[in-house]
This record gives sequence, C-alpha cells and structure tokens, in this order.
Amino acid sequence: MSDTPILVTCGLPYTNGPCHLGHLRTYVPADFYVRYLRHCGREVVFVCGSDNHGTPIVISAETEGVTPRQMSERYNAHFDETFKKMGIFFDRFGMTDDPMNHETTTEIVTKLIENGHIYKKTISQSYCPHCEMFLPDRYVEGTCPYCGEKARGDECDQGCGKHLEPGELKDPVCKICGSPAEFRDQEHYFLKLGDFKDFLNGYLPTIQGTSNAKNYASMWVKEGLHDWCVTRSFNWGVKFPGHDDLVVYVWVDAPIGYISFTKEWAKATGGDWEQFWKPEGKGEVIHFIGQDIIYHHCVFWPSLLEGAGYKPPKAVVASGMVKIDDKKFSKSRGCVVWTNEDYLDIGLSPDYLRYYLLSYTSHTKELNFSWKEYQARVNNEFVDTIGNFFYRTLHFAANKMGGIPDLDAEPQVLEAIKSTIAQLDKAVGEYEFKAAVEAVLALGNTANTYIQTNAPWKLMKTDENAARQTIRNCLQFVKALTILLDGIMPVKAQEAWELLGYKGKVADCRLSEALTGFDHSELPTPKILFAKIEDEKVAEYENTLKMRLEEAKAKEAGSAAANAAGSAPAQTASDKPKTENKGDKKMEDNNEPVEQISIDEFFRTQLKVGKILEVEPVPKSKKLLKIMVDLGEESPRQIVSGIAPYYRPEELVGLSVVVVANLKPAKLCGVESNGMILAAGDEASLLTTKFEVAPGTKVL
Ligand code: B3M
Ligand code: ZN
Repeated sequence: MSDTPILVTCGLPYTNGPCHLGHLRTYVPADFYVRYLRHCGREVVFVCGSDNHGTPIVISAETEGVTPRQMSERYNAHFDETFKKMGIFFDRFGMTDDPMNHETTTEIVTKLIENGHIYKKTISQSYCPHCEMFLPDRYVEGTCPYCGEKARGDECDQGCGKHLEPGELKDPVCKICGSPAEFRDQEHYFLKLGDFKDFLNGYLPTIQGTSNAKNYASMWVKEGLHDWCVTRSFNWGVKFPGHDDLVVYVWVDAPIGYISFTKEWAKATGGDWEQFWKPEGKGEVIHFIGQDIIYHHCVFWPSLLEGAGYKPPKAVVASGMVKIDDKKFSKSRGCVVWTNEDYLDIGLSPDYLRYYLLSYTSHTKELNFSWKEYQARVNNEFVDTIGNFFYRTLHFAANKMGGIPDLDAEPQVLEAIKSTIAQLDKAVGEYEFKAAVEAVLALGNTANTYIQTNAPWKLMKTDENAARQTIRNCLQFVKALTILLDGIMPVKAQEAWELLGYKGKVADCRLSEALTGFDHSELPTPKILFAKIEDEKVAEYENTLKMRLEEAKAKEAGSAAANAAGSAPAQTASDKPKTENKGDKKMEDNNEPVEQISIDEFFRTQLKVGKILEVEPVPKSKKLLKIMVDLGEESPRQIVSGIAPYYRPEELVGLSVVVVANLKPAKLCGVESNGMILAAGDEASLLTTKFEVAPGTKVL
C-alpha cells in the first residue's frame, strides 16, 4: 500500500446562495473517497472553503443591503454547517477572503510577475457612463461574440459556455441601471498562458482522475491557449500588487484558496503543507470539481502553479452535472432542490441522499434527481435488502442467542467479503463510485439470501449449533457491511456499529477489520435502522418542486410582460437588462409568440391606483427616484422607480398612477422599494387614470 500523503479538495462554493443538490454532487463522492482512503490506512487531509470574491457576491450583497464580507460570512457558516449535517467533515473549511489567502495570493502573483508571466496591456472595456464605472464580469450582459446568444461579461452562460475576456462581450448593457454601456480604454494585466504550452503538453497526459478532465483539457490546449486577463477594476477581492484600484480576477485567488486552507490546517495541527504544494514534497493533491470548471483546474490553475514554482495537482476528478426531473438544473427557473429547505429541514436522512447521489450514475455522467426514483432506490435496493438483513441478524442474535456466538466466521463468508473489498478497491481507484456502491449492495444481497436460505429461526428447532454458526456468519457480514457502508451512509453505519456492541467510531477502523472476529459477546437491544419512504411523503416533496417551478414561471412571464410593455419598472437592479428596442429588432420582439396565461394567473398580480405624494432622487443614482405613493393604506408606500431621466420630481407629485401592489420588497441602491409603478415605451410614459379615482382602487 502506498504511504504517500494525499490532500483532497472540493470546488469552493460561492457565498451568494444556499447549498443545493448541484453542490452535493461533488462533495459527497469526495467525502466517500476520503473515508475510503482512511479506512485503507492512508494519510489524508481534506480541505475546502468558500469562494468569497467576484462580482456575483457583490451584486447579491448590494441587493440585500449588506457588505460582501457579511454576506460571505453568513454563507460560509451555512455551507460549513450543511456539509457537516451531510456527514462531510473537512479538516479545514476556510474563506478565500481571510488574511492567509490574501497573503498567499499576493505572494504567488508577485512570483508570476517576477518570472515574467504577467504583462500589462491596454484594453477596451465595458464602461457605464451612467453609473460612472467600469463593468467587470457579472456587472455587464450582452451578446456572446462566438455564438450570438445572450451572455454575461465573463462567460457565455446560455449558449456555447465559453469563457469571455473583459471587452469581448458585444452590445454590453449595464446590469445596475440597464443602460447601454460603452467601451473605454483601461490598463490591465494578463497571464501569458502560451508560456505554459509545453508544460501542459507534458503534464496533461500524466494527470490522473476522471478521463473527462484530461481529455477536455488536452483538446483545449491543442486548440490554442489565449492569455487571461487576471485583473479587475473593482474594490472587492485581493489587491493586485502595487495597484490600489485593481484586484486579481476571482479565478486567481479562488484556487489559491486550496493552498491557503492547507496552510491554515497545518497551522492549527502542526501538519506539513509544503509536502503537498512544493515540487520536492512527496504528497499528492486530488481536486474534486464539477465538469464546468475543468478548464480552470486543468489549464489555468496548473499554469499558475508552475509559473510560481509550485507543484500541479496529481488528479482532477470531475463530476457530471445535475438535472431535476429530467430538466436542466436552474435556480432562477425554480428547478432546484435545496439541501436544507427541501431535504434536511423536513427530517429526511442525509444518508439516503448520499446513497442516491453516489449510486445513481457513473461519476462523470449527468445525474437526474427525481423524488420517485429516490424513493424506489431507497426502499427497494436498500431497506429491503441490507435493512432487512441487519435487523433480522441483530434481532435474532440479541434475543434468541444472548449475543454473539463464540465461534469463527466460516471461510466462504470471509472469501465473499474479501472479494467485495477487491471490487471496491478497483472501483474507487477508477473513481467509479456507483460501481463501488454496487459492490457493497451485492454483498448485502448475498448476505440477505444467505440468511433466508439457511433460516436460522427454523434451524434453531432442529440443529442449534448450525443455527449458531449461521448467525455468527451473518454477524460477520453485518460487521463488514457496516465498515463498508461508512463512506455511503456514515450516520447509519455508526448506529449499526453501536448495535454490534462497539463503543468507538466506525470511521476510525480499517477495512481489514471487516475480516476479523469480535472480542466481545454482548449486544445491545436491536432496533430498526432503515425506514422506508412513504408514498404520501413523496407526493408532498414532488408538490413543493412543482409549486416552485410554477412560481418561477409566473415570475418570468410577469417580467417578460413588463418588458414587452417597455415599462421602466422600479425593480430593475436585480433583473436582467431589457433588450434594446430599436428598429427591426423591435418588430422581431413584438412578433415573438407570447405565452398565454389564465385569468387566475393574471389576478395574482394586484394592480392598484396610487397617488404620488412625495418624490426625491436616490443618492448616487442618476436613474432612480424614491417615490411615496398613497395606496389607500394606513401609511404611504415607498417605491423606487427608474424614471429619473424622464421626469422632474415636482412634476410627478399629485399624479394618479398604476402600481403593482403585491411585489416582494427589494432594495435598489440600498433603498427599499415596495411595489412598481407602471410605465410604457422608451420615454417611460406613466399609466394614469382617465378620471379621478380614489387611491387604492383596484385596476382590473
Ligand atoms: N466558486 C464555483 C464554481 O464555479 C467556484 C469554484 C471555485 S473552485 C476554486 O463551481
Ligand atoms: Zn449603469
């Protein structure tokens, strides 16, 4: 057995939203892998942390009226807790915004500069004259220069998936105020990826892990390497050395987080971080990631490490993406299962979810989640076999035999366990976690068939010795299965371990103990470990998902309708910018088929007449006005609307307007808005009433 220490890492979750199944698709297999290696006696360090920088976090923080650091701390704690609840225990779960990562990033970037891998270039970048700022990454949206689809500043997320460099996006629109952006020159710094072509050509054929990582990366290197802009004009992130107005691109300091978290682990435990990251160290690094970030981990990251004198990873294990009910995973479309809200918080077992995620499909394939499939797998494959077998054995041994019979397990039982371990070893070595789980389940089936065929409850009456031997064999199966189950279902495995009369942690024992006997004979009172998932419950869970999908659809239809009317809605800051209405494009838009809605769906939107009482500009915004509107309620409503370019505040006072009264509150430029004032056309012509109508009157 190799004694090389291994560092396992997982992709770092961004701190701008809660944990969902898409995250777990990577973390659960990584945790399974770590547990397995530890059972084999390998020295493993398991680190992760949250990714705090980048524009999406700043945008979300602005919407919520908190600082990016506050937002990051909140979600960092959320992920840390959620992972623990899922049985995933990192040796260190850090933050990329912590001092260690600022320090390590500065050191690495400085080395890259000293080694001549970073150069300065003036580029033409999206700039919003309205907001008077450059628009990095998610602050701008437009058209992908490669495929023509709608894209974000840093990636074509809805089309070809390509990474976009600053300034590449066509027809840029400011995400803050919705106005067209222009291009302005700015000095930036670039990493010469081309410098690393020979290195990558030598390195990639040796990289271990799943073949998708190696194959995609090799293909991209063959297609040609483009230099990467490694700076952003922004104030949230790690400062680029010597420039107060620039930070490094989030994809520079995020993977460096892996090193920083290893250093933090070393500091806390006295461990050695250099063995994993310095070229002369004997440790190996294995990254578990989603397949959408293979480029970052197999091309960009190894180049950064090589260029700064560090050691590149030994392996990259990339998981396929997640679908829900055969539909593309999408938070905005409501096609999502939240780990806490939809699963753990309603009392469902983390173990069952781990089992589903590990066993559904090969690690590199797409994983489809459906509640029905979840129920079927848990009930049929698991509870009916292993669950049944555990209970029968433990119940019979404790109640009919007074504990563990003082006998050895028979050779054929030990052979079956040995052969399972061999299969497991091969499967884990190939990162085929599904095959690994299947090997364990097959052993469970063998054991279940064994107890049924030998029926110790019958044997007891005819041949008590044979019955005792049978139960002893069964207990060996239970012991082996419990150790092998630890990676799949750690909570259940620990419970089973205790039902076998052990006091310690099953996670701490070696695989070889699956073959050794017992040095005690007492067994505690048995209990049922695995419960089935009931049909009514599944119907409930399916309903939650259905409602969420419908809500998202209604919301999308609502904002599409508002955009089609050309309104200047109050709540644009977090919405997507509207398409420009010019020339033939407008015709095209108007002729597009529009989804029809029922009258009930329409009535979900509450439209009311409101009288404008006071108007004042929103500080630091050229587009927003803070408007107090009388809606016939106890106190006036505060609504923020993007109509400042078209009206002077005083000309609005006294007008009767039409207001969407049941819109969720939102913050725009830090000011709370509780509704939306309707307007039409490019000039934001306000909708008013022909006759004087009392404030609060419904518009039907
Ligand atoms: N924060 C999340 C993602 O793109 C990103 C991972 C960073 S890993 C260094 O999946
Ligand atoms: Zn703007």
